[in-house]
Amino acid sequence: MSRLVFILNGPNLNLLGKRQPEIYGRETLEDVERACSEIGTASGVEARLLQSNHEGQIVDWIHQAREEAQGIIINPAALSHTSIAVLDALNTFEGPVIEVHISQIHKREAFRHHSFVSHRADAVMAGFGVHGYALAMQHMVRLVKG
Ligand code: CA2
Repeated sequence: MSRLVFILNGPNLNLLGKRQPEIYGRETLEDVERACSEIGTASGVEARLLQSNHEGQIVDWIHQAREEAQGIIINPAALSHTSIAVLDALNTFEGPVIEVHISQIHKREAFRHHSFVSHRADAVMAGFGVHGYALAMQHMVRLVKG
């Protein structure tokens, strides 16, 4: 049976690979989507990457995932540190959730050390650069394939 994983990305991540390469690297979200799709395809798992700068859109996609997806990989970006709405939405999702941060948030400013999303996430990646998405996808494939 084919499986679907949503890879959700929060505010400003559309600039990935285009600004601040010293923190976030030179790869773009298109590169992330390609890498995750390649990992999933071999096992019949589709990766659908989405990005929005708007909290409500992220909440709506999580609701959509309840109907369509077996797993969620999410980099909530700054919403990690602020959004109880995103946490509440994730708490309604029954499948596995993996939180990804490109940077090692615990090495950065104190306000990045706490993530509301981590209260729900089954696994958390931080500091692996953009490769963290691919690592998360490898693990997610194992989870959704049962
Ligand atoms: O390390 C991460 O992945 C973050 O989720 C990225 C967020 C930040 O607020 C979190 O604390 C950690 C920021 C995303 C902004 O993305 C940009 C990418 C390239 C250039 C500028 C911003």
